[in-house]
Amino acid sequence: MTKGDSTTFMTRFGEVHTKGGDEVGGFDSLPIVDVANLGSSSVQERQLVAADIFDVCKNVGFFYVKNHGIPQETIDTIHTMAAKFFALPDEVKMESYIGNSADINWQMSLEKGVKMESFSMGYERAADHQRDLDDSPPSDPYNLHGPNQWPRDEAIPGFREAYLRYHADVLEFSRKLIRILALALDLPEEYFDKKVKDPGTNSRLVHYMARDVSEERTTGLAPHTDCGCFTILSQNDVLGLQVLNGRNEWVNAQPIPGTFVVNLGDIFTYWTNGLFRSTHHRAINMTGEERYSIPFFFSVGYNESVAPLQEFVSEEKPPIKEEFVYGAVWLSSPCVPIEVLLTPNIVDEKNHASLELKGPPLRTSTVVFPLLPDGSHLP
Ligand SMILES: O=C(O)CCC(=O)C(=O)O
Ligand SMILES: [Fe+2]
Repeated sequence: MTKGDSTTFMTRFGEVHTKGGDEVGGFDSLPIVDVANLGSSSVQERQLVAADIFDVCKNVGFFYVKNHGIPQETIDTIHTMAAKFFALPDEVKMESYIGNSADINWQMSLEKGVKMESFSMGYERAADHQRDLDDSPPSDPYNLHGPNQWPRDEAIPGFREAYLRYHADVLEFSRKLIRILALALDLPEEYFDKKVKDPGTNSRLVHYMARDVSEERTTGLAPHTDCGCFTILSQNDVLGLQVLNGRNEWVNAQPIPGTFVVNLGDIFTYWTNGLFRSTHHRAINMTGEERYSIPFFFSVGYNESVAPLQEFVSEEKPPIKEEFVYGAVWLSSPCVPIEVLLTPNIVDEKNHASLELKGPPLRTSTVVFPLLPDGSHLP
C-alpha cells in the first residue's frame, strides 16, 4: 500500500507483480461515483466521469455507481424473483441443477451446512439489446456458451423474462462503462467495443442464507478477485460483501439504495499493466436475515486474447502478464465458497485453498464452483 513499494498479488490467473508508484489501497470505505453523464452527448461531461473513474480504479478498484439509469423496477423485479426462486421446493430447483446438464445451474447444499445457493445464467442473444435472436451464435471454440437451464414458467412465472431484461439492461450499462474506462485510460472511447461485441458474460442470483450470528464460522465466498473486465453487483439491504484494503483490513460494502457496486476484474489489471486494481473481496452473510446478491460479470468474448496494452508497457514497466486467450483459462479459475473464520482483518490462508472440480465437465458462462466443501456435487 505504501508509496513506491512493489506489490505482489494473487489473481485467479496466477501471481502478478507490479512496480510501486502512487499510494493504492489506502481506503476505509468505498467511493461513490455519479455516472449520470456516462452516456452524455458532451465529451467534456463524459471526461469528468472518466476522471473520477480513473482515480477510483487506480486506488481502490471498487466503487458504487449512482444515477446508473437502469429502472429501479427492473432491479426490484429480479430481486423479487430471486427470493421466489430460492423459496421453491428443492425438487423444483433441482430441475435446474448443475449436475443435470453441463449448462446453467442451481446449486446448494444444506446437508453439509453450506449456507449459500445460487442460480446462474450465461450470455444469450435474448439478453442482449444490441443483438437479434436470429443472429448467429457467438464463436465458441472453448465450448463455454450453452443454453440456460431455466426453471419451468409454471413454477415461477415471469422469472426468465425478468432475468433476461435485467441482464440486457446491465449489459447495456456495461458497454457504456467500458467506453468511459477507455476514456479514463486516454484511449479512443471505442477501443474495447470489438472485444465485447459477443461478451463473455454471466450472472448469478445468490442467496446467502440467514445464519446464527453467534456462530464463529460460516460458509461464504472466499477471498478472490474477479477474473473478467468488471462486475456489477446488485445487493439487497443485508450486509455481506467485504473488500480488502492495502492494510489487509476488510472494508464493508454497506448496501446503499439506488446504487450498484462495481469492481474491476483481473483483465483490467492486465490491460493496464498493474495500474488499475482488481481488488480482493469476499462475501459472508453478516446477519440473521436473508441476503440476496446479483453479480453480473462483464468480460471480453471467450475467444479474445488479453495482454498488457502497449500504452502501459515500457522498459521500466515490463508486461506483468503474458498474452492469453480468455476462454482458454476461464474454466480453470473457479470461485470457491468455503468455510470462513470470521476473524476480522485477517486473511485466513485457508480461505485461499482451491478445490478441485469433480463431476461432469461444466461448460458455459456459468458459475463453476462446487458447493460442497469436499468438492463434490449433489446428489
Ligand atoms: O455476493 C456478493 O456480494 C459478491 C459476489 C462475488 O464477489 C462474486 O460472485 O464474485
Ligand atoms: Fe467476486
